[in-house]
Amino acid sequence: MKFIAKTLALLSIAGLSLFIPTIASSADVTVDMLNKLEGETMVFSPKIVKVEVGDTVFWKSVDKGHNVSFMMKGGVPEGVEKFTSKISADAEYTFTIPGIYAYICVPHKSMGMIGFVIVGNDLSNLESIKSVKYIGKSKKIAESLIAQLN
Ligand SMILES: [Cu+2]
Repeated sequence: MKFIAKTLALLSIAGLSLFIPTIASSADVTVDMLNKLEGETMVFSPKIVKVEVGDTVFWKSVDKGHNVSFMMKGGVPEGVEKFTSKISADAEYTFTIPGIYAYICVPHKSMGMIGFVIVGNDLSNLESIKSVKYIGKSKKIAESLIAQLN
C-alpha cells in the first residue's frame, strides 16, 4: 500500500512537471521597457523570454523614449523580416519562425538596452547570435545573456 502511494505520488509529480512548463511557455509574455531597474538604467525586463511558435510578446512602454528593433545582421533566424517599433509606444510581435532573436532599443543600444527572445526552444542560430556586432555596453550584457541561453 505504501509502495502504491509512493508510486502514485511520483507519477503525479512527473505528470505535473511535464504539464506545467507547457502551459507556462505557451502563454504570451510581456516585457517592460524601463529607464531604471535595480541599479541598471535603460532596460528590458525580463531581458530573456522564451515563447512557443505562434506566441506574441508584448513590450510595454512603461517609461517613454524606448522602442524594439530586431538586430537584422545575424541577430534573428533566417527568413525573419525587419521589425522596428515606434518610440514611446507599446509594441507587440507574434513569433512564427523558431530560433533566437536579438533585439535592441535604438536610442539606447550603446547603453546596453538589449534583449533576447527564444522561440520554440530552438537554439540552432546560436553561433550567428554570438557573432553579432553588439554596440557599447550592449556587448558585455549580450555576452552574459548568451551564456544563459544554453
Ligand atoms: Cu531605450
